[in-house]
Amino acid sequence: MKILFATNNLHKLEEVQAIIGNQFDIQTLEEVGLYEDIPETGDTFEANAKQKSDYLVDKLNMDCFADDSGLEIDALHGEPGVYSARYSGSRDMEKNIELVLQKMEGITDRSARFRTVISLQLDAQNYFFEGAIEGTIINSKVGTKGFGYDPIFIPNGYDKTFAEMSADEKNSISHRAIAVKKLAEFLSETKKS
Ligand code: ITT
Repeated sequence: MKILFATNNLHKLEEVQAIIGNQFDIQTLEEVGLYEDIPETGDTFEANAKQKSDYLVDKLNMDCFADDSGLEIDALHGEPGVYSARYSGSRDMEKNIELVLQKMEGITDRSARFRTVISLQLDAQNYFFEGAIEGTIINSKVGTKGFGYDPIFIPNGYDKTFAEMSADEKNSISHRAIAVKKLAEFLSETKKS
């Protein structure tokens, strides 16, 4: 089965492809010739994920799924949250991380989570799949792997950041892996019936 992943984020694409393996054939926006920003103006991950998948269905009339995700920090009342990609006003992750670390200076409650919501549009129906992983925000960046806020996030039960983990290790526990496995299970079941 072929299914389009509505993302311009190549790190997400790589992770989802690795998690899904050869169960499904993930089609990319490049493969369908769509080179444009997909609007996301909602104030929840769910609304944004749906907006992205709806946009693609309207545009291409193809079944697809979208991932909206981000980092929620308790002491910052859930920020950066849906603003994760542009927290400092731009997509520059150096600046976004710097702003988070600056806001977290002197704060002892370091608890946070990564959250992913996937919106699937299949046969004109909409389905959601969610994943979250709890952890803590450290004081400075550690590690060079992964992407986004990975260098400042240590998942609970581990002593290293996502950015110090191999792709396989991150993909075995991440918020995205939890959501994508639910999506894959649903697609397998739906395909059978
Ligand atoms: P698309 O909308 O095209 O999928 P995007 O990067 O704009 O790509 P989001 O709006 O969902 O995606 O923004 C999510 C941001 O949250 C992302 O740019 C990262 O900064 C951060 N993020 C999401 N998942 C992450 C992960 O697994 N590790 C680290 N940071 C992550």
